[in-house]
Amino acid sequence: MRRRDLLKLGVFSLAHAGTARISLAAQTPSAKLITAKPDYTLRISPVAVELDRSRIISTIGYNGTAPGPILRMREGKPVTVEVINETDSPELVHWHGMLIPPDVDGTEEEGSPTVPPHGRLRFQFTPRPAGTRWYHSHAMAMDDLHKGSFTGQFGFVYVETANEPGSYDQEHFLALRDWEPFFTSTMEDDDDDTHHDRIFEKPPTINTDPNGLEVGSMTYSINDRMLGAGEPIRVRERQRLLLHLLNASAIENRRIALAGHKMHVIALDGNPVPRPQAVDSVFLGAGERADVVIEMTNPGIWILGSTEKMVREAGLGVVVEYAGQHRQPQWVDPQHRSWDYTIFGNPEPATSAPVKSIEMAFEKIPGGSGKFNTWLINGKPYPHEQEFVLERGLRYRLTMHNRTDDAHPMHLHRHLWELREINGKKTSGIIKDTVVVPYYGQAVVEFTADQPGLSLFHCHLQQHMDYGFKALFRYA
Ligand SMILES: [Cu+2]
Repeated sequence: MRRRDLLKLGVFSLAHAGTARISLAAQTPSAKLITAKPDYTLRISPVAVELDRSRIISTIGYNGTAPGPILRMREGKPVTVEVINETDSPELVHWHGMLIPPDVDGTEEEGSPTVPPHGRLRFQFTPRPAGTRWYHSHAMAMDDLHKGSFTGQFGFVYVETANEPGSYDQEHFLALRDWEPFFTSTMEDDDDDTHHDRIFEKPPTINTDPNGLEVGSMTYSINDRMLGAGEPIRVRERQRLLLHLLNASAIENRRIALAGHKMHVIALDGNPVPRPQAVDSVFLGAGERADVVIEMTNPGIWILGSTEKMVREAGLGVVVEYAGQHRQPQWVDPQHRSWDYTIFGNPEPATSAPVKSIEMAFEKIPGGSGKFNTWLINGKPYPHEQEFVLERGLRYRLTMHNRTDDAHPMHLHRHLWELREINGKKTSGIIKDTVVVPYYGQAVVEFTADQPGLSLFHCHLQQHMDYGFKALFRYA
């Protein structure tokens, strides 16, 4: 272990005494340092993922699988997680959507310690709030497509509360994934185009330089199986399915539907929505979650999968099979391909509390042939200096101006925000941690500065984040 890491740990254990603790064992486990059994152990090591019988992927996962185990935690009940890193690279485990201190949040930018190669670290935190959260590697990948969120290091964490949502007959955790990433200069995204009656954020000048490298994928899956390769979800007529959907892609936003059925959206990013609604398809930016309930009222054998034919046929789907049915799984394109967060919110904006404004403009510098694009926030790639300083206890209104031709899933660590506007359409009461800002579009969110310490803000597309698209919020 490096001396720098030791110093950092010392500092943090003082700063956050009583709220979160990290302890560290040397490369060989020491019985003296590890006194009690952790509640959870995550072992980071190489895994083979059998997407189907003829396609086995080598990657890095948790506890011998990818996705990792579903971790169930109790809201407000402190937990100890031991992370054992059996790889040759330093690693970070980020707890996405949790309100926890920066030293256990799992990002280097916030000062969380990295888990050294062939070392282990123990993290203590109090999981909150309740809902569908997830954990994943927050390591940088840069030009290495075998690192960070390109690997199989992701999994669900479900934080339970006393008030669990409604009644259901079956519960499934489904993570949408892509595999075998490669560099390409063209990018086809199933981006939402429904907010584009007009362009909201025209850049002052369009940079027409050739685009740099983006990342595409060869194969796709839901959890660890390609469409048709795993067991179907077996249902009976009149059952209610509760699905926890997660877009665990490193690089792409996704739309998903269950042929022949509507999805009743009850929560976004794990947080109950003010007005649950039934929709034909659900759009998920990278990092986003949706909890949906589906009434099984249309007997048959159906595909739950990507609305993009090419992606679905390359694996992103799972078969849903009613008892007693025998035929080929069917796909039907959903009738409506719209996605509008605001239908799940309160129509009348809440009476506004006094807020301070933060404006952010996103831009892209095309990298040109064979090079990488650079992403700017207010004219600069990461790191910024002291631009985004919060005063504890104040409410902030963050307006994101997306002056690029991509939809970006923007994520703020350690805080939840309330969505207030998408391309001029107002809403309130939708609580999220990630929001997709439409291309050449705008999103407005509000949040209360009540989580002292550094907080990372970034695009959840790994490559965008690595090449500049991130910033730190700090407290005054
Ligand atoms: Cu992005």
